[in-house]
Amino acid sequence: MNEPTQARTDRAFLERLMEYMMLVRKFEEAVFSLFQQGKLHGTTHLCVGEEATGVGSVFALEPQDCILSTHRGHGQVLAKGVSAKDAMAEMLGREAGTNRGRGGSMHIADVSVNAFGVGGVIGASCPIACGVALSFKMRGEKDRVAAVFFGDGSSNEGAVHEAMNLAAAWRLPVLFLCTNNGYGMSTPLEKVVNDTDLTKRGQPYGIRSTEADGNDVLAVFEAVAEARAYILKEERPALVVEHTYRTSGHSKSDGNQYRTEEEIAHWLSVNPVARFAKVLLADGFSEADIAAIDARASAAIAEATAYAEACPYPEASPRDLEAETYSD
Ligand SMILES: Cc1ncc(C[n+]2csc(CCOP(=O)(O)OP(=O)(O)O)c2C)c(N)n1
Ligand SMILES: [Mg+2]
Repeated sequence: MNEPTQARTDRAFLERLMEYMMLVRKFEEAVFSLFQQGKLHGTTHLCVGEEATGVGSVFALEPQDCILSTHRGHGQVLAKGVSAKDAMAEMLGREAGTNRGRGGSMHIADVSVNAFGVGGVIGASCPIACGVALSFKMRGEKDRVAAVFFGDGSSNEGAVHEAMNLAAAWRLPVLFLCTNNGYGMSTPLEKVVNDTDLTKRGQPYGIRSTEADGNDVLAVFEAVAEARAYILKEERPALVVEHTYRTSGHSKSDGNQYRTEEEIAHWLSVNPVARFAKVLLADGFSEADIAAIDARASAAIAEATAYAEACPYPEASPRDLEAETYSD
């Protein structure tokens, strides 16, 4: 991992950050297109506009750290190292997918890179993160944290508060990462909470709580790296609230009746990919450098999509199920 202070000057690191944000953006665009073509079924929650939260947060972690993701988790798991090919095959329900095609968008998991799963039950990953962190503590694994993502809407779930209380009381290495995009489905945060300062969600439990501009990938990276270091040093959990906006709808069936065109236009103008491109240009990258990163990300997603579409579906014969049954 890069030290926060070095990250801003490490050209290879900056390039990798940009490539992953572009990869996530293009993965989401490909998923949207597959839905429109009728090739993808069910539902999905895209993170367009929020790329800096997943990528910036995960880049501040170490490979041995585990992540537990939200229903809007494609960016989080891709940043952790789940291959775009495996993730796309899972999206398309293919045997080659991360979950052998049985899980889809809201279950993508790959324990080989410590991506412990996207979850559709909001807030429910927080108590699971406590269990993961407890296992680290019991095994004496002092260089690992369990990072759990949840949204502003989910911050009202009892499970989130129960987990924060337990993590604080048992001094568990849990990194609570709140993606505050201002909405839970179509409901603005200010309509359902008395105080929109979500850092206060951690404070009653004695959890150190900080915040970051979630559309600034380096600010996210620095806040999360700092929180991770605090967790390992103090042996206490921490919360980071990342403020962002999803320019995509809540899910692929969102009619978008609850936001104004002006609001969306504003956030499109500060979207994290374009914003980081400006930072790189000011930092000595050329337009051609950025175009080359973009082309690499596009090629990777085109390849992942073609690969996934060519993969076979699972065979769900009774015999197959029998072979899967545990004998003990
Ligand atoms: C326990 C539970 N209650 C309700 C839902 C339905 N639901 C799915 S997403 C969502 C909104 C979540 O909002 P937020 O936590 O802010 O995440 P965002 O969608 O904005 O990323 C709700 C209520 C659910 N999946 N699980
Ligand atoms: Mg939200």
